[in-house]
Amino acid sequence: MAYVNDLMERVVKRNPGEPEFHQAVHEVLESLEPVIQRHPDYITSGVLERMVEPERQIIFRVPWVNDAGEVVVNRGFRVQFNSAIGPYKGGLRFHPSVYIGIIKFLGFEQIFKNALTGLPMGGAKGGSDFDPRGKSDGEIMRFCQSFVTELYRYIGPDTDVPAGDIGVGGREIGYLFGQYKRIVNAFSGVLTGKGTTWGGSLARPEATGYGAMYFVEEMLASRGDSVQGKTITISGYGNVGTYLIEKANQMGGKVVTIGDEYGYVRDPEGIKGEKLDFLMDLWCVYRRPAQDYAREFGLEWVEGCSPWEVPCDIAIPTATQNEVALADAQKLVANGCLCVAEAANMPCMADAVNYFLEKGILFGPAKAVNAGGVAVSGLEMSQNSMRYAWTFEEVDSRLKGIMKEIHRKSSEAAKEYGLGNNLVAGANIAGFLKVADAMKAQGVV
Ligand code: 2IT
Repeated sequence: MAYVNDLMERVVKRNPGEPEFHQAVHEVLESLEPVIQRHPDYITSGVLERMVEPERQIIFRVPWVNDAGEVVVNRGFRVQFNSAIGPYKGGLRFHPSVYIGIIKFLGFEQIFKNALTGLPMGGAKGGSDFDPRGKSDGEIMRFCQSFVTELYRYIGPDTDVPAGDIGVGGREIGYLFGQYKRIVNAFSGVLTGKGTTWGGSLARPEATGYGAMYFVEEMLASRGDSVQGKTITISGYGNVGTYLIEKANQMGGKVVTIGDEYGYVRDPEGIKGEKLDFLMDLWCVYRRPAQDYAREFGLEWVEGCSPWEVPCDIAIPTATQNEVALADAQKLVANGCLCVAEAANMPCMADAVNYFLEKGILFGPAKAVNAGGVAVSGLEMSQNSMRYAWTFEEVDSRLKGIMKEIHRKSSEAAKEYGLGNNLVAGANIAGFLKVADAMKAQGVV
């Protein structure tokens, strides 16, 4: 479609050297072709042009002092992409690969993901090229304090509510929150993922992993199947992966791999019981490599390969962007994999996604599959506004309801536009329509 091609060309030209951002925008624009064909007013109102340009981008210096007494300078980012349906909302990523293109791709995806949850949250993302690996507690604290000393002026409980992502968990949220509270002299719901004694929601740590499994169960149910008895491969073992394993086990599934950037461990008996207890702390507490799991339980460590070569019924990438290439997708399909669900953000490369769709694999896109995390963040904001806290069961049952709804909305949108069971297009369309209609209603802003 000429309009879409032309807009995509302008996005590439205007945002040079940001391939991840181009990839994320391209996927959404492609999905929207049938929508704009049917409703040309999305072109004339300039909604698409506005949507691909962040409302605000903040880049700042983060100076701090390491344990050796040396001054270190990192770069901080916050991209406030879209506030049409609520305050900016999205995580912070601390990882050496972070640059503006990564934060823009994540912020762009967050717009649609947040809309899909049905909760009033706009889209944003932030972070730093700071590497938390090998840093002491004191170094992490001083970095977080410096980061928020600059960021605080741009965020707030009704403006922008950050949370965690890769490299940012409960400990980091604590240091960020403490410094923010000290600066503004107010106890507020400015961050989510807080500890439960200081405004956090029960079930927020579990939310992304549990939510992904609730979504997978919905996908399988659409074909009269279930997680019971299925063999599952995953790639990470952080916050998302560990709780995903816990829920998969409860559903009668068996998770047989975890991995990191260096390789993977295969555990044919399944990661369960005391092995899962060990794994829970491995990254989230000790920041130790995946190979330690293999060593601890006498399992094989496969260096330099990814778990996608292991036969499975369900593959769930839980690590990071572009971790599943076309060759991985071909191996998965050849080995009889029937369902792929993206629990990380944009883990499958575009040609891998197209391959899964061509082959009729049940494919769950990240914006839908991993929306449980931000959904419970939204519930944390609600509880903070009420100055009240729900029980674990209350939050978990709302999460389950939200994931079911996201599946229903995505598959209905796909059907409405004649796209069969294409949940990639369905999720993009359902998220887009909510945000686009709010933008149109609010005029050219
Ligand atoms: O990618 C994500 O949705 C997150 N990292 C969670 C964002 C949030 O605000 O809870």
